[in-house]
Amino acid sequence: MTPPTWKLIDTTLREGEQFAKASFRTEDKLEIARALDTFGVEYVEVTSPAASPQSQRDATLLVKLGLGARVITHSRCVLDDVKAALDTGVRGIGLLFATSRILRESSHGKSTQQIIDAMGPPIELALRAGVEVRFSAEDAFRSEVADLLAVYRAADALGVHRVGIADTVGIATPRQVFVLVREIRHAVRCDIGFHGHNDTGCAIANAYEAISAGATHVDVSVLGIGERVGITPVGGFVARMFSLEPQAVAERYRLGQLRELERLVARVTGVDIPFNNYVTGETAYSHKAGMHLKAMMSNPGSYEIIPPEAFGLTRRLIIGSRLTGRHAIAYRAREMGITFGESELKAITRRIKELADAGELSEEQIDEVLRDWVTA
Ligand code: HCA
Ligand code: CU
Repeated sequence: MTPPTWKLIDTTLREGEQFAKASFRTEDKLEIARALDTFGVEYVEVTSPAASPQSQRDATLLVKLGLGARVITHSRCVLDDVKAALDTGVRGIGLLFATSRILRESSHGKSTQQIIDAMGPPIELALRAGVEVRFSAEDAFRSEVADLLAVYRAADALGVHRVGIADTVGIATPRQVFVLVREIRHAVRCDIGFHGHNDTGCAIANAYEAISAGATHVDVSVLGIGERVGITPVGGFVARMFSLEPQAVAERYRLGQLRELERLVARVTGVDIPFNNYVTGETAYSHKAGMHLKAMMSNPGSYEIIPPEAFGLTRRLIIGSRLTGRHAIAYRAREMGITFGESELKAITRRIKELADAGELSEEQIDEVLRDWVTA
């Protein structure tokens, strides 16, 4: 079995801390980090220790947990921040600089050449300390390709382990991501990470295209939390990849832990898990129309690309709606030990649809109709 070619950098404790509703206490961070580790992400990215005194203390505590996942942090590309990061004992540092004109002007005021000059010392300091170093271009998809290639080549020449491509504003289309990552793949020797925001709903597709074009690392967060509407959600991305390489994904991650992990982050941030969340949403495994029910009863693969059992979940067949069909009714009847002839079955189904026109029937109500039919 070939293992996946990509690795997950979970940034719930960094990008996720930038989510409007997140304000993690130390114990929340420790609990989330442990749950992420149990799930099996390869990296846990935490807020820069330079952000605040508590962030510094928390980063040190998170490192001391001794997780299987590598604890890394995120830092502005300046010496003092890199020093603060190294003091915590993290195993990696993600450095970044905005390269688009709009952010260069509104954020740090540097030209591309000034960025290249400024990134040398912090990168070298981190490399000398022996940690994994990533250099990322913020707002890559509103940057000139020539500027991006220049900074990535400079970072690669300095010896970084990875360059990062950030779709900071969620503007990239999947095809643009593929094309840019391909180009960067040819320009640098090091690994490539992708970080995509979800402002136009493309974050999962974009992360997938990045992998297809040769990216090796993908940033994700639990439930996708982050600035504004957030980034690639771990559950949705893992679902995307499971549909393509089920065995490898199932062997790499403890998929049965996903729901717990999401519940934990939902509880800590005080949000609900969306009803239509990838894989774990309340209706993700509900099947309703008669035609669907018929096929599902003969083969669950008919309308499911990911078996719920792979994530420790179960499906729900809704047979009490006006859209139900006789196959579904016959199936339930057989489960109850009752068999009906063809014409009788049609009549019962008609009866149930009539009743359901006034409101969906519960399983108990269906059972009652079936039992009454037999005894009538
Ligand atoms: C931000 C920074 C970042 C960094 C991404 C990265 C982004 O805007 O807060 O580490 O590559 O989206 O650009 O989250
Ligand atoms: Cu981001």
